[in-house]
Amino acid sequence: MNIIVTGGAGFIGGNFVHYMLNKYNDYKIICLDALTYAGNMETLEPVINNKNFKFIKGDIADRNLVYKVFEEQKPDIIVNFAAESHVDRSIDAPEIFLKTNIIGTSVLLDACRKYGIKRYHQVSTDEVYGDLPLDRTDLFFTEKTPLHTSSPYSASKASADLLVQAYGRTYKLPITISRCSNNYGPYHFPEKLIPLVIANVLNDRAVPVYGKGENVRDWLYVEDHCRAIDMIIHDGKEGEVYNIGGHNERTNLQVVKTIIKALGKSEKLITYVADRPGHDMRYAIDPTKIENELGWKPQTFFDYGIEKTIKWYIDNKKWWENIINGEYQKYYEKMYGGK
Ligand code: NAD
Ligand code: TDX
Repeated sequence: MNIIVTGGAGFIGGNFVHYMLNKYNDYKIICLDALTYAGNMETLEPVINNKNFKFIKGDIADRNLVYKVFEEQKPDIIVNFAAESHVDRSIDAPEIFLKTNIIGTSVLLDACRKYGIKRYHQVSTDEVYGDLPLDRTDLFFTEKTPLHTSSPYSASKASADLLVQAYGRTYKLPITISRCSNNYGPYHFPEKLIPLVIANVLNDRAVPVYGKGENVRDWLYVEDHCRAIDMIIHDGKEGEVYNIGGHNERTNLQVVKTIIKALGKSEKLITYVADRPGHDMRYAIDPTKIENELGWKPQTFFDYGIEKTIKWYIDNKKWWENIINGEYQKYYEKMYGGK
């Protein structure tokens, strides 16, 4: 089986590459990644010499390159993780989100039509459903919840989902889509809440909390997400959407305080900063469909997952220090300097 994993040098894609190579010794995993600021070859270092792994640097929106990769690699399955993924960056500069997340997806879909594949899987997000009110803890996103986006990022991901479904219906392309809640774990880029807080606390730097810190996210350990995608590409029904989440809801403030406590530091590090414009209040997934149809269940609950994650960041300082000491410093100054 030949599987093209786009965005495999990023956080979830990288974990997925490791997971698949570990689990299947007769699958070839081809990573296609443009190595944007979020892509990191150090994430792929543990597998780079694996005989079943191949890395190709390239942009999913580059039609000639994508067609060439399909012609040469003859993939059976495509799993598309490649995306611009940070909401704050999408608010600052939306255009690249449209190019990568929408045009890039359309190029991959065209390549699938042209060369034929067994499955195209789109890695989407719960953010396509918008948000839920904080005072209605009885409400959850199901696969039938209408798309209702808030940020340029989520709008671009929802657009991509619609294109994927259109290609499924019109061209009978064998597609599946998964919509996952917030992931955390190893190799998470330090612009995102959990790794940013761990890095700042370890360096005794202020921890920026947007607004009052009462927004709720439904945290999923990244390996649970990888296992769900593995199940969907093998046993998921063509044309279907699967929500992935593990009922691990926490307010941002709870998450921040958990990390500070685990690292034995003071809550005085918490600094309330200006809120994110259009900030989604609560995400919460109903995973009943994937549990019933595919037997998936999360295996790592938040209290244990966050401990493992903190330990990973302590043990792998070089990985994230290389990031925060580079270009990222300019990003941090731009986004947080005036707050
Ligand atoms: P990430 O930003 O860590 O990684 C994205 C990867 O895609 C990087 O390696 C980057 O170099 C690559 N990339 C970007 N533009 C590209 C292009 N034009 N061509 C080829 N490669 C390109 O993202 P992530 O957090 O790992 O998210 C992966 C996917 O999962 C995204 O589609 C995201 O929308 C989705 N998702 C993420 C989360 C989360 O909590 N992180 C939750 C649900 C869904
Ligand atoms: O410095 C910060 N302070 C803060 O309070 C940052 C970076 C974030 N936050 C808040 C905003 C959110 O309520 O923490 C929460 C989590 O923020 P992010 O880590 O930026 O994630 P989120 O916006 O929830 O989106 C993530 O989950 C869904 C991923 O980045 C998306 O790619 C995915 O689709």
